[in-house]
Amino acid sequence: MASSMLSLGSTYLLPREISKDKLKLGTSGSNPFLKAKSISRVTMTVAVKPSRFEGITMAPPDPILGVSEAFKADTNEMKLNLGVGAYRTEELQPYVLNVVKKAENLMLERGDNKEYLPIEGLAAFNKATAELLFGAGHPVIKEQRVATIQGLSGTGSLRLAAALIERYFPGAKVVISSPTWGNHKNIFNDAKVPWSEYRYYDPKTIGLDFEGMIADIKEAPEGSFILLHGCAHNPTGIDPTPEQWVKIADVIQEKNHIPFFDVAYQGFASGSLDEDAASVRLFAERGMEFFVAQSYSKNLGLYAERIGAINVVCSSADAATRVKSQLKRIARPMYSNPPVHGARIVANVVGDATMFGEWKAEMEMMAGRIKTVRQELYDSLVSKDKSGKDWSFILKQIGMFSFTGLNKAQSDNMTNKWHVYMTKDGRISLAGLSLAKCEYLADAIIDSYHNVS
Ligand code: PLA
Repeated sequence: MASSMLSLGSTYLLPREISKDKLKLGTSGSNPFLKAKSISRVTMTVAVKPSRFEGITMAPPDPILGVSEAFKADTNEMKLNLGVGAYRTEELQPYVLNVVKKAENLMLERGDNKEYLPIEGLAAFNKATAELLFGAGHPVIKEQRVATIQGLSGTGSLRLAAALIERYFPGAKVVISSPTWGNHKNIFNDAKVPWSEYRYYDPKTIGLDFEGMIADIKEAPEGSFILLHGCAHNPTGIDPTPEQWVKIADVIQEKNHIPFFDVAYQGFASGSLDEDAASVRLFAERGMEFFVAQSYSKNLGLYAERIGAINVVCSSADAATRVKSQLKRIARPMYSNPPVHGARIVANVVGDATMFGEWKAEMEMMAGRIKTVRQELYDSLVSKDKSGKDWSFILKQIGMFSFTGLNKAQSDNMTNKWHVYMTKDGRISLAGLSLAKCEYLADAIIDSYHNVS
């Protein structure tokens, strides 16, 4: 009984971890129950021993995912979670796409097995994902110039690319937009890839600082990696125009830089998969070599399935084969091979004309709902705020976020006074907003903007 393993709550100690002296404490006679009691006291003595992890300090909560934790702990009934970019229905419930349920039912009926995938992932997924990005029949695909491997969603795919950069481009810098998605910096820091920033957001115009962006990309050391958001820039919701994209491609080419696209919202920004891939395709048409990380978290609502890919467009099929072999070599010791479920969903949906059509319709519906609440929020702000402030920037932004321009103190007020949970950079996820809550949110924004500095 108690002699093989001692338990105190969820703490288990093996007998050899308890010293003989301590075992003697309080032991009386041979009554096994008394022994057990004293042993549990011994366990407590052992539990207060200084930890080997004393030097590990408490990590701060994640600036985005930590917001959801704080939201859960709030008991106020008006609370609103506009932190993480996750799509909600008008009833503010999570949404599983009907086409995903359909694909899952098919997979269950077919009795697909759970064997390991190859290191590079599911072949049908890798084919489908590259075709969605570049368009089926694109020369980069026909000429087998893309090295595609399945990754652990957008984040894991970015991390694989970062590891490849660290290994094969030592000292090269990744230049990222200011601001950017918070996790980009963590990814490159952890991969030991140096990074710097290019200007992107102009707080005066609440728009793109295009001149600054071009100047900083020009300034970056030749051969830098330029991280670009393919569509629906996070957190600003401000994208370059098609004409500006051409100029960005020009300067990147001039400086021999390597573009690195993060495409986390294909189809989710405009409602069209092709339109949202226009920036990436522009670079592909120019015959450039570049990286593209993809995610199916938002456009197929597969957040927890961790499904995405890293694509490296190369100038020859031979280079692509070698790059792919090295991406596999990086993946193998990290996580061996990727999970199959999400990959099968994507491959089934894209591979079946009916389901593909259904997906596009649901994607349009989701993108449409976000556009509707964006308009409603703007209308509420304009009708309630008598100060004459121009709120039209909200309508100019695209994608699931609005960058409100609220500073940290104002964002804190949104949360502390109004129970509106958002990131401290002033970003709100419109995908977590309902029409019914727009007026309340407008009141919160107006109060925070005018009464907190
Ligand atoms: N790239 C960008 C630009 C993103 O916004 C996100 C997700 C990702 C990559 C990675 O997503 P994935 O790993 O799930 O594919 N950004 C979210 C969630 C939606 C997050 O922070 O993890 C956000 O709220 O910003």
